[in-house]
Amino acid sequence: MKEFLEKCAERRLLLHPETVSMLGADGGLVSRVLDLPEGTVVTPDKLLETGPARREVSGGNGAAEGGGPARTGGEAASHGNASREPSLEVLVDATGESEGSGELRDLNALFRDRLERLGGILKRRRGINPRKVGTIPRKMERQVATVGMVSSVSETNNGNLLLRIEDETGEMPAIVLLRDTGLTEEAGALLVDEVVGVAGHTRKDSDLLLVEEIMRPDVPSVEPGRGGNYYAAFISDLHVGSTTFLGEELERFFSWLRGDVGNEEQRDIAAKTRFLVIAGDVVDGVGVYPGQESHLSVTDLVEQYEEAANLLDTLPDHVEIIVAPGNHDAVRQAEPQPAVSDEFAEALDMKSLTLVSSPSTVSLDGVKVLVYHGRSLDDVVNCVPSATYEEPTAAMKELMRRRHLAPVYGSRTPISPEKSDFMLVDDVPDVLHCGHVHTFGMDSYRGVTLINSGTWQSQTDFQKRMGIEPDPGIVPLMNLSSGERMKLRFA
Ligand code: D5M
Ligand code: FE
Ligand code: ZN
Repeated sequence: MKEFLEKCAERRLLLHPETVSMLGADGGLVSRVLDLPEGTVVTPDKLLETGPARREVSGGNGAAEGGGPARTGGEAASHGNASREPSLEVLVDATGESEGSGELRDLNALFRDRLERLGGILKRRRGINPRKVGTIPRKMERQVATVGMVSSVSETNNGNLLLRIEDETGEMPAIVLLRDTGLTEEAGALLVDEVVGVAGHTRKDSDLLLVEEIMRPDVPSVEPGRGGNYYAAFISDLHVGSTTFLGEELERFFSWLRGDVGNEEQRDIAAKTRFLVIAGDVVDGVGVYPGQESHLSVTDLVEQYEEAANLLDTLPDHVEIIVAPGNHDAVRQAEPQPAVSDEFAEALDMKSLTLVSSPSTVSLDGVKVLVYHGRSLDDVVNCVPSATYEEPTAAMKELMRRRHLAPVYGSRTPISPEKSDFMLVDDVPDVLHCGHVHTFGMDSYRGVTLINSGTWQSQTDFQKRMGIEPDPGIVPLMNLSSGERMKLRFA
């Protein structure tokens, strides 16, 4: 109980005394409470509430965001009614939407689109009235706020941070005096190319903007969308075709999903698991890195997909499988990655299987899942001191705070120069599902469930050298009606 109360305090949840006794009587409620958005006052009514539509929570941190599209499936969702068939809808998919020519012109268009849309979110959420960078007066005392892209970050001799903030009208230097402003954490996490709002003042004797506040777009505290009493399972990074692919463990999970094993309660959950989301690296691929041939048990790409399809084909038809690509799959590396192509993955042309892009958004019976392989997590772990491979959800939180899935350009994540920015998180999802880093994590951030689904590949020689300890064979499950999260282990 003490640990639970500490967690509540961390999430700024206020518990009504009556809820405490309710919690004692029902263990399942505990996870539901911890899932509530930050700042919620937890009353008995709130606990029992299973309203279909997702609502903004007032009193949370940050203003509500108006004008968003209506939530799909919300009104129709009948809760706790497992007799109705669950619905699957692809809400956003970048396949075939790519129209960039790869020219510098498109890169400019991409950054302009990113700046404009994230700037819009910052203005609405933070209530700032930013000036264009080019209009900020120099060598004058003024209080100003602006929104721009961070074009460089460097440390000064005195241990402060020097930034350059840029928009389409100009660029200007800004300094964060770390000791004076207490902005150590905010400023330490600044990524090159991310869009931030800064407030501060200009001075008579200098060209520098003295930063007093750093603002990120962030997500509003929201109540997650809910579906019927069904479960979704999330996996990624199977790496079929690799000598380190854990086929037996995956088959064990699939036999659980078929209801062949487990006690009565588990079989009941398995029968209600109607969605299997796969967030990329389905196969190990061919020629992904130099010398890969010696790590492959299946050296033909088409055959790798055939093996993957044979495994997935053992699942009952009522399990809807959603497959997004990763950097090992047979599709271009630049993000957004279109769905894996028929040319190589014809075997995946199956009745209950839907191929989607990375990123893409699907509605699982009304619960919005943003699926993204997660290559940019490498960049976040590299640049943000609090983000580590051991705890991938911390890095995923950084993506949500920036409302962007690939904030850094030109590092580990190849980004396609498109006219509009597909990597931007416009509509806040109920679940963000990533993989790639091969470590497992499940958490929630402001009502958004964050899942990193680990891997089905044992530690590779490369990962051993890099000190990466993978978490293979773990399956996160989420109940679409209650939001309850579970994790099953098959390795
Ligand atoms: O990536 C699996 C994990 O290994 C992920 O955390 C990135 C890391 N990885 C993979 N390739 C590299 C290179 N070339 N440098 C550094 N780290 C890397 P996967 O996409 O499954 O290969
Ligand atoms: Fe992988
Ligand atoms: Zn990967």
